[in-house]
Amino acid sequence: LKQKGVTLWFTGLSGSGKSTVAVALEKALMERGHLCYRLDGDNIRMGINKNLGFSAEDRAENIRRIGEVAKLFVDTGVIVLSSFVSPYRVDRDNVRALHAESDMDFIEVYVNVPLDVAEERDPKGLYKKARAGEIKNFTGIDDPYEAPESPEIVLNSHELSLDEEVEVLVKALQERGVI
Ligand code: GGZ
Repeated sequence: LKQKGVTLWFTGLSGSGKSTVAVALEKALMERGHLCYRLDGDNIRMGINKNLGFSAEDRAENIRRIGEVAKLFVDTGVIVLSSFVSPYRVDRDNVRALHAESDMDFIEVYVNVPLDVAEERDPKGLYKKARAGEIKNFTGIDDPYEAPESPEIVLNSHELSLDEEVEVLVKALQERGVI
């Protein structure tokens, strides 16, 4: 492999663009011959975590299991792109610590957009439902989002193009000697 294993941990509101940038980064890395794996709601919440909901406890368990899965991939040398709201600082810090214990690289990427931008995008109509009270405990509406205090990378995704975001991330991986 022409890379080191690493976890890129994308955190941010629903609709912030976490998955979009992860997909674009995966494409860019694959074109350079790197092996990546994306973890997101589609393969995790539909699979190993399908018994979990959105209470604080379930979110913590969601993130804990994802952290363990990410670690397994990193152990094989894969670049893991993990996109979850992961609203609680302590849960993200636990994943960070899990990687640190094994001397594994962990890069926290805060995909930062103002709530009104995410709510305006509302690609799945979930904010609308949350505002109407049809979904409870929706992050940003009636559930907290704890922004990272010292993320390795902040992407102000409403001010950058997708290409610019990918460029920032590729550079960061190069600077860290991951690729
Ligand atoms: C936040 C919710 C909720 C609630 C369903 N709060 O835009 P999406 O749809 O695709 O991203 C959101 C996703 C959040 O799942 P995660 O596994 O990333 O959450 S966490 O890290 O907090 O465990 C959203 C949808 O699921 N969704 N209900 N109440 N997002």
